[in-house]
Amino acid sequence: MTMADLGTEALRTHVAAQLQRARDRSVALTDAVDDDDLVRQHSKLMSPLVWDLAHIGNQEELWLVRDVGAREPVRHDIDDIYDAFQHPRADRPALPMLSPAQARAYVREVRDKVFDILDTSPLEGRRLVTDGFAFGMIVQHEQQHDETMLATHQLRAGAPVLHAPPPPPGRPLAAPEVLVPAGPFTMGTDVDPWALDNERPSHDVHVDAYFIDTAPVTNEAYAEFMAAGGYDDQRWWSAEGWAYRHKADLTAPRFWVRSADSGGHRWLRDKFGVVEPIPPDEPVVHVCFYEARAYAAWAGKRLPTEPEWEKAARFDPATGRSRRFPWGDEDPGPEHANLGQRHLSPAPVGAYPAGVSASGVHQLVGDVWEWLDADFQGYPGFQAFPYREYSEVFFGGDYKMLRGGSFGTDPAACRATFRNWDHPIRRQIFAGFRCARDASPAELA
Ligand code: AVJ
Ligand code: FE
Repeated sequence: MTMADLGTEALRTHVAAQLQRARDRSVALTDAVDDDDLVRQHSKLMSPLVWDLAHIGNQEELWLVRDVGAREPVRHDIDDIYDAFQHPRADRPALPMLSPAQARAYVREVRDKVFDILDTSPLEGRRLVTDGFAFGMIVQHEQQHDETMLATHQLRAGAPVLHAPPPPPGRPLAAPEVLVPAGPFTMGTDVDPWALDNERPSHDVHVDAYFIDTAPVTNEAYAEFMAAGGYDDQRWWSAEGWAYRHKADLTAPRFWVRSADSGGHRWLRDKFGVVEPIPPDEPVVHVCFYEARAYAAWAGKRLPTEPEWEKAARFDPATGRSRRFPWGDEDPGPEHANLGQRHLSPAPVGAYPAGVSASGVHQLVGDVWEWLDADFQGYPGFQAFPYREYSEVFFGGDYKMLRGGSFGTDPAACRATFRNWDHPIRRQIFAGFRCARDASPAELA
């Protein structure tokens, strides 16, 4: 059963539950700290948490109250403050932002109106509301900012305030990599009702035979690259990567810290304020694109292309169809993938056997966003919808693609067609990678 099969009343109930889940998460992330922490900038890379909160409400007001609901503005005077394009993150603390109490009252007032609008709005006819798209877009927007707020928490100094049970244990995998035979598959979607503009339209792509790792690169494997002098060997780095490695003095993933005992020879990690041993079999996280690329070169491999990643995740050779998720068309459950901030770290390799793709690839969805060797462009026939500033204005910019979602990505904002992007230098995001390689003629014979 997919959303498109729901009757109108069931769809309204589904939308209301998704809106509520997103709001519960936003409230938890902002209630976890005091007002001083909410207005402070924890890193130049991030907004104050209270900016994200009111921006979530403002985006909801613009699309659902004013456009879908055709209601009067709740606050006509604050649009500029919460327009991400007017103010870079670094400048946001200087804005006349709503206070924490005002921001909380604002998002509540907007949401009350939205529940009213949801009761009465038609969910067909106009494309913006068909299958509840505008509501789904706003749910995804809130969840995306919740993941951003989670990254702000990771950057925040001080005692830990977030808590979650550890991820499930890992298990041995049958093989380190799998061969995906040459052939076409269908990339992108026309039918997933809440898919965003950059996931559309669906189109057939031929992909040559390739090998792809069955799991993301682990902390243990990454530490071998470090121990082998990978950070000091220009051979593995692109020209831009090598320049950035020196400019930023990269020597290890972000949030790895040298232990005070053992003469600083051992690495620990700082995870949301808890300094702890680095689990060897968890996917490495908080590396930038350049580090991922350097590791892959050192390993004699490369990062996957975007069609390679999506084919490994979606293509079912038995039917020739592309699925919504690696395991099939069902929405993600806790048995499939480490999503939704149920845990505060990636899970060890092999922890989700039920989430394996038809090609035999594990943990494509959840755990860590995966850097790809791909720039951000629209698919053939791309049409911006409903606004150019979600995707189109970023096409052709200094961005690399990220796929699959992380432990901090909510299922509502994650699909095997979902496309994320960021600057190649970014490390505060929950990003890791896996490797791929060409299949040689001998391996295909
Ligand atoms: C798609 C995750 C890159 O966070 O910058 C949030 C999502 N767009 N508000 C971002 C987004 C507008 C976007 N990413
Ligand atoms: Fe936003």
